[in-house]
Amino acid sequence: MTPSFAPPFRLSDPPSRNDEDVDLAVKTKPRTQRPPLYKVLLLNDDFTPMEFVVHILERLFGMTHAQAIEVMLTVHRKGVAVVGVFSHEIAETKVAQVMELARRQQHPLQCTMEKE
Ligand code: TYC
Repeated sequence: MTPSFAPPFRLSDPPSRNDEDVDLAVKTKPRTQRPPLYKVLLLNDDFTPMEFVVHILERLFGMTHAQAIEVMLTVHRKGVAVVGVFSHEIAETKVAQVMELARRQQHPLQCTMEKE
């Protein structure tokens, strides 16, 4: 016989299931938001010297000389190539840097960005 002063539960009892104390069975999956990425594209033209494009790819896009030649030739043959993928702000900066260096040398080189 349970003595009348004993609590109506023990710590070892399973969690109670009365209306105020029910774990919600609905779980919201934590979703990590990734910022959108942007492709930086280099366009071909007939006038910008190949060496200038190679220089741009090495200096602004961190390519080795061999990589830069390969990518430059891809642009030359196909008309366009992705030269990097970045956050919006970095992509904008890269495009502006390419356009500024080309403008200073009076080359018609074009560089654009588009959402991936
Ligand atoms: N087509 C240019 C030439 O023959 C070379 C070139 C390559 C220009 C890539 C732009 O994005 C470019 N001199």
